[in-house]
Amino acid sequence: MSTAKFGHVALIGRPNAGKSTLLNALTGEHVAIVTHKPQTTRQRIVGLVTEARGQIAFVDTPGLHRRKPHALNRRLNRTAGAAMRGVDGVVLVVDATRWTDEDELAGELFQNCDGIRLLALNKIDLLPDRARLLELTAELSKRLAVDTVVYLSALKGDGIGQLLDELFARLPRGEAQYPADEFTDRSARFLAAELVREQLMLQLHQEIPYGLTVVIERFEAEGARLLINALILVSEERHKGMVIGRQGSVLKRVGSRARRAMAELFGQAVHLELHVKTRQGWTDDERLLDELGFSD
Ligand SMILES: Nc1nc2c(ncn2[C@@H]2O[C@H](COP(=O)(O)OP(=O)(O)OP(=O)(O)O)[C@@H](O)[C@H]2O)c(=O)[nH]1
Ligand SMILES: [Mg+2]
Repeated sequence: MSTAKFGHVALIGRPNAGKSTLLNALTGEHVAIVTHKPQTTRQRIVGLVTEARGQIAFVDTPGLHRRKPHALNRRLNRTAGAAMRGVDGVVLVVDATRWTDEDELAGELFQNCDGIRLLALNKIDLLPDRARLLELTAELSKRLAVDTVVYLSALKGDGIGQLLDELFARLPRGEAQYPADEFTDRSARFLAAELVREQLMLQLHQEIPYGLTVVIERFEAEGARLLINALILVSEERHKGMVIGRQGSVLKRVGSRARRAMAELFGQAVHLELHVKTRQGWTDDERLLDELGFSD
């Protein structure tokens, strides 16, 4: 009988804790988008780690948050909650520099999860004070029923090996459920849309990025290159000009950076075209959210 392990492991935590950075460090690919802004991740995404000792399907989730003015916000929390059900383990990702109200919310959900409970104290590169870290560890391991703790800098890749060791040691035996050469369960179209959204979130200010979504209208191979057309939907007419920028400068920058990221991820040359349209109020319209692919 094979001794290989398999399991689904959810990454949960408040917005900005570093879950998606961790998913990318684990898979070695730019599979999830990362920005300094909270609520970057909107949908569940699986990142795969396949080794001789087994396979782990890590499930990245939207950050758990307390503000809920729109249907989209509520759906983010629901998506994160749903991703936690039926998994073999949960990693609570905590920004070790700051414990907030939203960490408290994530901690409550974590405590109620079945399976392996791993506490990951992240961003330790920003916290040289070991005493503070040990204090936090002692307090949280007592309060949340934690099986094990790891210290990470997801940004620098520190502690990744240890996190994998702790999980592989505790996961049940099982056959890999995904092909060994794949790194995600998401389609190339989804990844392409996300890479455009990542650049929009990085280039735009304040509230505009939260009212944006990206739909891929064309995704075709032409010889050795990919032809991709992406439609950017904004929720208010006045945001359209800001997305385009003076003489198209913002859109040009977004396009060239997203195109580069796509070429690297897909290992292929990419021709990318971007268009912008207004779809009033899409963030608060349950039917439109379904249509745009926001499922739990
Ligand atoms: N210094 C430092 N920064 C980090 C580390 N991990 C993540 N970050 C930064 O923290 C910010 C948020 O990272 P994300 O990975 O997008 O966080 P997230 O938890 O996925 O956030 P949401 O998708 O909004 O829930 C980014 O600016 C990252 O570069 C780390 O270990 N050290
Ligand atoms: Mg994220």
